[in-house]
Amino acid sequence: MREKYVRFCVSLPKDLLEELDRRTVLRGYSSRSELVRDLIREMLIEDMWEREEEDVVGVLTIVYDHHDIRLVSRMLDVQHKYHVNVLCNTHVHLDHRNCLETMIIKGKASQIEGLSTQLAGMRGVKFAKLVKAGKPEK
Ligand code: NI
Repeated sequence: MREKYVRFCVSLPKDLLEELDRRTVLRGYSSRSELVRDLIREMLIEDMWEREEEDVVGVLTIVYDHHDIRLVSRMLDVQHKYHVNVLCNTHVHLDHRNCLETMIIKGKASQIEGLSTQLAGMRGVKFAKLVKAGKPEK
């Protein structure tokens, strides 16, 4: 069933509205309303991560040097420790030395952040970024 939409009025400084419109075009949104809806959903997901009441989903991207066998072994140990949370793992050989991995992780925000922090902090991990996601409530 199609959701009911409600129009409301927002007052913004002219410069801020121009920035909103610029981003609406740059990010390929069909309208400023669609951009504002996504911004609100992003805020709701951020709040879900703060509340810790329900499961959320995160995508962790890491780049590391696979020549460091101890690092690879330590990373696997940590992932196995959190096996309930790691839903899937994609590995790409970026070049002779570097590997890129993405992990889709589900669970309580603190578990996801704990796993991400452990992996990101390992010596030899050159890049790590966690994208916070979740099922939007609205
Ligand atoms: Ni590789």
